[in-house]
Order: sequence, then C-alpha cells, then structure tokens
Amino acid sequence: MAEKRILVTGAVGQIGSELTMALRERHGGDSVVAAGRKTKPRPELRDSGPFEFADVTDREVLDGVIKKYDIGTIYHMAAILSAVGEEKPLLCWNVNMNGLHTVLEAAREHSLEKVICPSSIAAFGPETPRDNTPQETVLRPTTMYGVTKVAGELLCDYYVRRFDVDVRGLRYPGIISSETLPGGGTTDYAVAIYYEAIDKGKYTCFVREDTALPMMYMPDCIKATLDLTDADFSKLKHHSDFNVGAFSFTAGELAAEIRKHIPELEVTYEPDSRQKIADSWPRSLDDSAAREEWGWEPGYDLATMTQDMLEKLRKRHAEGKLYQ
Ligand code: AKB
Repeated sequence: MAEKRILVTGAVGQIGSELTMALRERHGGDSVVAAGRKTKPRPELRDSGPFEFADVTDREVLDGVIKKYDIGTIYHMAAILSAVGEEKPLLCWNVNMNGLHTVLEAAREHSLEKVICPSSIAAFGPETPRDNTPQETVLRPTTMYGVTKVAGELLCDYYVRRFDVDVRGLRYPGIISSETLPGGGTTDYAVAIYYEAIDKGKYTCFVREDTALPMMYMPDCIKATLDLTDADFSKLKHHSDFNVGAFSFTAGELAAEIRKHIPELEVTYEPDSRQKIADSWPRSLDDSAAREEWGWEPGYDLATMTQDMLEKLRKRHAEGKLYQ
C-alpha cells in the first residue's frame, strides 16, 4: 500500500515553512501537503509540492484536505504566538485551542497515524523555577498563549490516553532561523538582530540587555521534531510536553557574539510589553527526559549558529533578497 501523505498546517510560518521543505526532502514533494490560512507561500514552498489554503478551525475544510490527499500524519504548526496573543487573546484561544481540538478530533475519526503538535516554554510562568527548569514543574503561565499551550498539552495527552491517538509534542524554546521571519512572538528579537545587523548595522532590542531565554537554531528544531516523530511510541513516557533545550544567552551576549563578525554593530535596549512576558519564562531548561526517551542532542551552539546565520543572510543581502 502506498505511504499516506503528510499535512503541515501553518506551513507558511517560521517553523512550518522549513519543516515542510525538510519533510519534502525526506518523503518527496508530492507526499507533503503544505497548508496556510491567508499568507501566500514563497515560490520554493508553492512549487515543491501541494499547497492548500485552509482554516484549521474549520472541521469541514480539514476533513476535505485529509480525504483529498489521503493524509496519515499531521504536523500542526498553525498558532498565534505570545505577543500577538496578548493583543488578541480571543483570537489566540480560538486558533490555538479550537484549531488543535479540530485536528485531534479529525485524527481520531480518520484514525490518523500520528499528530505532532508543538508546545512552548510559554507553558511555564513566573512561579516556575527559572534556571534548569524541570520537565515536571509548576505550569501557571500568565499569557493567553501560555494558557493555550498548557491546555493544549493536557488535551493532547488526553487524546493519547482516552482515544489511543498517537500525539507527540515539544516545548520549543525561541527558534532562530534565516529563511522565514517569525511573527508575533517574544523571542523574535533574537532573529531580528541578525537581519538588522546585516541591513543597518544597528538594532533596537525590545527586551533588556540582561534578559536570558532558552533558544535553538532552526536545524536543531527540525532535527528535534523529526527525531521525536521517529521515536518508538511504546517507549515514550511523556508525549506532548518534552522540554528541549540547546543553549541560553542574554540579549547582550547575543549582541557580543554578532559583534565578533560585525564589530560596528550598535544595539540599544528599549524594553516594551514583551519584557514582562520574557521575565515570566525560564532562563534555561532541563531536557533530560527528551535525551533519555528519544536521544535528543542539539548540534549548534551560539557561536556556530551565529557563523551560519550571518553567512546565509549575507548571501541573501548581496542578492538584494534579505527580507525576500
Ligand atoms: C514566542 O516567543 O511566542 C515563541 C515561543 C517561545 O513559543 N517563539
């Protein structure tokens, strides 16, 4: 029997776009359907396999895509992130919770093989220990995004226990990438600084210089997502809430690392409402459960990521396509 296809929701977003391309490389372009709500896909994404405009909160639309393409696995990446979630909490609840519930129900009814659904460090809150944050700890977030992530983890685990649906997920830290800009998150400064360093030689950072958060480079994010997908489900003790870390740095340390390559970079710090969100999240993570249960190991550190990011962005800048 032919292998069932894969659907990536939120495929035009920061993680979804690179995940789709990685999956297409692995399984072939036609086997991976990219879905987005409104934003037009970049040519590379549009031309390398099927693309559908689909609202994930609409069950009929989702059922249509699952049947049309004979979908077996869904990577459910569509979400409203933390900063936009605070501006539009009802939209955040609707997209993140109703979207997830629609996907899980579809997975149950169509007996899908797997659902991969991201959580985030936003699941933690100000009462959580902030250094080396444990896998099992206080989950009392103060953002709507965080509320949807905790509720989402619980809902995913409920579907595992109650309906035997194979659901897996990671608590992503801030993800730094060179292909698609993130939109609406608190950790976006750690991406924007690279672009602005190359484009203008200066950057105004919206969190304080001493703000430390856990971060990860996109190739490691893709690796973590695929490694968890491939893990033997029967050996997993956790399912939808794995802490995954790579490294942590302050905004000041990030600027200092970029200055090793661009010494003239000027950074000023003008904290805005996102500072409060950053202050409620962990500074670093204990990801021993991911390491023990499915062998998680990151490949990049701050220095190797910075080298690679600047190389890629410089090339695009020279071609006049930095922001594409
Ligand atoms: C955000 O900043 O909202 C996201 C996240 C950490 O989940 N990047």
